[in-house]
Amino acid sequence: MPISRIPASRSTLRRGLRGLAHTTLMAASLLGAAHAAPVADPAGDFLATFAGQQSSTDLDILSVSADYIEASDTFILSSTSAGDIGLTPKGLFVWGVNRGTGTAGFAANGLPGVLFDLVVLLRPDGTGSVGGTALTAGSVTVSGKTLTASISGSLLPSKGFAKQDYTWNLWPRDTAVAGFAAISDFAPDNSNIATTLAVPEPGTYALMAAGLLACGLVRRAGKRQLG
Ligand SMILES: [Ca+2]
Ligand SMILES: [Ca+2]
Repeated sequence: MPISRIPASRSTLRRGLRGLAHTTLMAASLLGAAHAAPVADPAGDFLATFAGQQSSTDLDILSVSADYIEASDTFILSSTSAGDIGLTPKGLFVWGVNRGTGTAGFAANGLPGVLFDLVVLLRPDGTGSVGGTALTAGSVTVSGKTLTASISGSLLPSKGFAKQDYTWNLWPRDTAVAGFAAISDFAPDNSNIATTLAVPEPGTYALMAAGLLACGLVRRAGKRQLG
């Protein structure tokens, strides 16, 4: 019997619809929003104190951006490096965030402009954590020289600032090295970048409507099976 003529079971249909609903909503939140231009950081600006390999070009950041999608309470953190992510086996990408009570944790190192009250840890293997809580699978995407994380705002509760007013800095570490000497770069050098409030474009609403419709069908299919 050709595979196209095998009737799909209800659970298969429900799984398919659930996948479609999830994918559509993710696509709407990631693609359908207007993003700010990333903030550039110089190439080849390893700190003089960095004791890791000079060939670890994945730890040399070239640009950073932080977007906030209000509708789904999600932050999208993205960075581009000079080399492919993963080149440094023990590389760790640390995003410091100032949610309202940020302090200059690197003032003693001559960096009074880098303010943070919490850090987000991202690894080249696609794992990550915030304040000891592991990010769910699929939250971190590695694509060549680009590292992107989608983080629920619930993991980053306010300390006084509105979420779209949080500010950020990214500093990679080579964890094979101890202490401040592990840090290769700060992006930006001695300040934080602002969050961009991602505004959905008109086409996004149609995509989101399709996603919500699929969610409704999943629920209906579930109810029918129970009844
Ligand atoms: Ca750099
Ligand atoms: Ca820099």
